[in-house]
Amino acid sequence: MPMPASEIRLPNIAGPDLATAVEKAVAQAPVWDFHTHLYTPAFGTPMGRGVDHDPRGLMLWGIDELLTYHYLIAEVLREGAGEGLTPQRFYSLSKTEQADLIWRKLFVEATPLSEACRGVVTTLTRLGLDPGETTLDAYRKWFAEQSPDEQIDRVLEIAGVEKVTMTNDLFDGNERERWLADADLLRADSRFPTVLRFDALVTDWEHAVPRLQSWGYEVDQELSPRAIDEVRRMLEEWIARLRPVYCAMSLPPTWRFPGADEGARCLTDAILPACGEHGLPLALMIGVTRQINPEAKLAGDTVGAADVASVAHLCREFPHQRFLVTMLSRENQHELAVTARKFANLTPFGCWWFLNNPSLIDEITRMRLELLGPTFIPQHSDCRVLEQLIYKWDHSRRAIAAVLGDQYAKLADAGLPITDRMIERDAHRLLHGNVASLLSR
Ligand code: HDL
Ligand code: ZN
Repeated sequence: MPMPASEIRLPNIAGPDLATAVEKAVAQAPVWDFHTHLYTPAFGTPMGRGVDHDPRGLMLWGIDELLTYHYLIAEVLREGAGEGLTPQRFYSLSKTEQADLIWRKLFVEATPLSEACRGVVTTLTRLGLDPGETTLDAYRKWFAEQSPDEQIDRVLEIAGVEKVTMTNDLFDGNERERWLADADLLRADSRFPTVLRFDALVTDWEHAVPRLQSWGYEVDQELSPRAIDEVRRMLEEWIARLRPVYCAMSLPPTWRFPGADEGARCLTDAILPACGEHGLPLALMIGVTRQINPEAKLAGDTVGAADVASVAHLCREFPHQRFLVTMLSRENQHELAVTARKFANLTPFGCWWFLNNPSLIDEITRMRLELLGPTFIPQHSDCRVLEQLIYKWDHSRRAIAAVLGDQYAKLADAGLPITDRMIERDAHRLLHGNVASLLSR
């Protein structure tokens, strides 16, 4: 009786057959992208034509948005510094002029060696375009012939992404207006689950107060019991409006728990009870120092080593709350993975922002796999522009496959036959299953 194909045992060696099988399985596994800043056309798009053109639209796509990604702005400010390029001068240019300058300085006059530059090359190639153009004319022509809905379908297909989890920021006035106008429309595309984001409640209570008051919530700087009730009321209203799959906030390296300030009390007395009542996981993105260089605007944030003991304390004090945590500093990664061994309600996720480079994805994923087995979320894309899904997942899949393949090879060397079914199961779990099960409990 021949063995079913799925049970065919690969040779018990770390040979090319095994690596090839892993690369194939990881390349083909569908992705649930846990954290992005992407939107559907319902949120408006600056690339729209005629009545669909919305200059304040939130859905970013196309070559000019790809090139004016804040990662590339940081890089062109370095490349152009010798010719007197300053942030002020750069931001005085139109979006089209900014993109032309970035293309010329980083892709034509220099070799696009950085990860963010190589990403644009990967994206253009996977879209069937020649990445070697000297001007943006041909790209602009091609993108102008696409529609946002067709482009979403095309990009999700090429990238192998099934779910694109959004970031819906309570304190973003543009987005807030759109939710108040037509929440049903903004929730309509099930491929784009919602996330309720509210950094300022914990990181900047002082400035959150007047905003909340202007929205009709009776809060105060002292965060009185009445104010706590009002924050709860607001969270209830926005959870009902967005129907989020989780709640999220980013935190600075200085964040500590427990804490005595209003932000700490807002977390323990309003946010966590609301998450608990609705069974919502809470995602914490820790270690960002905002605006170290304010002139650079969105490109002006940086990284700082944060306090993992605070994460441990939170997990211990709220054992029934699921916490998904990513930390921005390379130095925090080992301690975070060890802390996740101590608290099953803690799941590390992604190689965030300045860590989203193949060399660091390799290092961090290898460490997590050795310490946690398949019980973590190896990557999220953090995309801001639709087509970035193509390169961020192409590059991450390759890095993750290399790590996974090595681990299987060691297992095979240890005497365990590796099967296709194992590989496919694990690839699906790491790229989709762990997210789905954590968000559906
Ligand atoms: O706070 C966040 O969600 C960060 O990801 C920021 O949006 C940051 O600007 C970013 O896009 N990083 O990739
Ligand atoms: Zn982000």
